[in-house]
Amino acid sequence: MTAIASEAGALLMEFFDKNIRIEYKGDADLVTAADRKSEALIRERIRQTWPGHDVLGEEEGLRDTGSEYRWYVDPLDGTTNFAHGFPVFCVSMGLQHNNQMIAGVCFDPTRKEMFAAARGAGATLNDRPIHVSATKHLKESLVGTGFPSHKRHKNPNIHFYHQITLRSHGVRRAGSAALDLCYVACGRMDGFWEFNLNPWDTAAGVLIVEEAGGLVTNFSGGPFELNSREVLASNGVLHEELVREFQEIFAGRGVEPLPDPREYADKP
Ligand code: 2AM
Ligand code: CA
Repeated sequence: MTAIASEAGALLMEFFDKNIRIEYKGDADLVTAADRKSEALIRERIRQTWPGHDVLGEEEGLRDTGSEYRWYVDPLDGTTNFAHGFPVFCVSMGLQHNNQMIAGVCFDPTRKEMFAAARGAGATLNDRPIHVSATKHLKESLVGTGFPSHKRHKNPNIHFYHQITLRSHGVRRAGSAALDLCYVACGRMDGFWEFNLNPWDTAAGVLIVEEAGGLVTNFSGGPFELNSREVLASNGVLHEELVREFQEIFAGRGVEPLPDPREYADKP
């Protein structure tokens, strides 16, 4: 899996280092030739070595032959970043056996960072074991979130962004959910949440967080499902506090109103 991710990452960099052509799949949902070439390469490599395996990929959809094995492939997570020349993106691949994730890799070709995990065997960054942070409290934490690039997907995340920003050292929104999860796994961030992700965004990263000692749930603290509309990942220690904070925000309790820009503008 790491060999395939490396090869796909190298292909992405060939496009990234040139001036790539931007196409529009939807309003702000950029899809590039690189996405498609990367997915075709990954599918071809999987087929060569494991011809019977099924694959769900962001660009080409699901090949379902009823195999016990299913791959979840995001050939370029962080497409908007990629298309704008902002160097935060990765190749993400998760492998499932009988509905259980057994292996995952995310490769960031700009930093040459390969995150990997196998169930029960821990998680690594460039072959060195990684572990989630030991940060105890939200007020000492750095956390991450993301916003969908597709304008159709309305969600209330700006309120969560505002509220958690006031309660933590800060909230980053780097633009690649798979990489965000890996950053929780290696302790660069203490937590991460997002609304409405797809299975190919989370399949690998969730296993990498869990194998690095972290916890991944829905926003209520219940089991995370690949088809879930919610993902909340943390170092485990912070989890209860985050879930409590989310419950308060959903209930509208203790929510600091978003300051009105007109008030600011009116002040001399
Ligand atoms: P992508 O780059 O593969 O599209 C942004 O924090 C994350 O949300 C990225 O991982 C991005 O994946 C994903 N994303 C972008 N647009 C989305 C949409 N309309 N619905 C769900 N996820 C989306
Ligand atoms: Ca993605």
